[in-house]
Amino acid sequence: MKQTWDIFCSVVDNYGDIGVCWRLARQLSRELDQSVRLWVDDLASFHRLCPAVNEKLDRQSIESVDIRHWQSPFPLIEPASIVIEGFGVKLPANYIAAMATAPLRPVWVNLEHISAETWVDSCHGLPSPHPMLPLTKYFFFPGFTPATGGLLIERALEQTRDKFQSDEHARKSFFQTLRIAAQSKDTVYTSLFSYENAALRALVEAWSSGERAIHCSVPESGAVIPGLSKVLGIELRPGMPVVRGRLTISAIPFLDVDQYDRLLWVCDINFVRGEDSFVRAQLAARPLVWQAYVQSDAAHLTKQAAFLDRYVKQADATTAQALRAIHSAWNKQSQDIGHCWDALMKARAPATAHARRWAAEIADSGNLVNRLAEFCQDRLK
Ligand code: TRH
Repeated sequence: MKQTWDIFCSVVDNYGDIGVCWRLARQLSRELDQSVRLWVDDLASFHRLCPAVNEKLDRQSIESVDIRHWQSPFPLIEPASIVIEGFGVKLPANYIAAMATAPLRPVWVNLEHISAETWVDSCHGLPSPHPMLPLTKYFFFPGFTPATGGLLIERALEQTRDKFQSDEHARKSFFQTLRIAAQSKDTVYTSLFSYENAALRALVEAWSSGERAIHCSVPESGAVIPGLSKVLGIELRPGMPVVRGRLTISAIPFLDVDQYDRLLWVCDINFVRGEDSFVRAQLAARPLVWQAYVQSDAAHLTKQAAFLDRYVKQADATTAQALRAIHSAWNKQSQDIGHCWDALMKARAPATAHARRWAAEIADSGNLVNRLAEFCQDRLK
């Protein structure tokens, strides 16, 4: 059934918040024909992953999503029938008051961060009654099991990805659009999107002195390029690849979300981070090395271990060990990363087959947009 949706997104730092909210908004609109308003407080960040966004407009429509610049004071408006707050963002007080007095109370959902930890199963969908107002907020957790909200996976994703990955011409012309020259045939292609990481120098050394030729594409995104430039002793810039031994590094512009997907599809191994690129890399059906968003109490290491427990469960022992080791070294920022890289290279073929199986498994286990729409529809009755 067609419903109206208000999605609230505050860009705290980085790109994950808007990446997820934009993906959710357009999938609701495209695939379920829902009427979606997306409130975003930082249009400049949004513009980077969706260049069609005009930073100067308070209101615009892109892919049938009504995009609003979320500013203070917030206008007095009629709330949508379904209200999504991205990652616990605080909704405007006058909007909450309007929800409480609406003739049909909206369904209010907090879309949470992803985690593979087991507690998520029992917390997904829990209600939290408002202490003063006649409103209930529900917690909706993305995740990897049928008891969670599932993952954001576009309907045509697998088909589009498989077609692209099996099309040598598409692969070549994608690299050409990024101004990346053809590399030797046996080159291992990687992409790198991470936070600051003290293991970067050791990784670059392993790549430069390894047996295989490595090409690494690095989108311009804050921490990575300055860190790499320091390690390389030269300023990395798009269009000016840097060669060190067996390694060629190409800085590339920050891509829009769909092009970034293609980068993940075209590379043999992807280094990703945070939340959304982490899920997209799994869906790329290629091995990934994930750097979890660093948290002060080392909660990110627990998150990373919980993911690995699920991710490598069906892998053979050597591949599982190689994947665990490189994730542990990268997240602990250990100088051991070089050995871990070599071990992963030895297990490259099974790790790639495993990544493909995993992508199919998570695609089968549930689509977040459908689950969210059903969840909200049930509570509107
Ligand atoms: O940018 P991130 O570090 O975001 C993080 C996480 O969401 C984290 O959970 C949150 O707490 C923190 O921000 C505040 O990493 P993430 O989640 O991978 O988001 C990056 C987004 O940017 C993702 O949607 C993919 C997109 N992207 C592009 O569109 N083009 C690019 O070239 C690149 C590198 C990324």
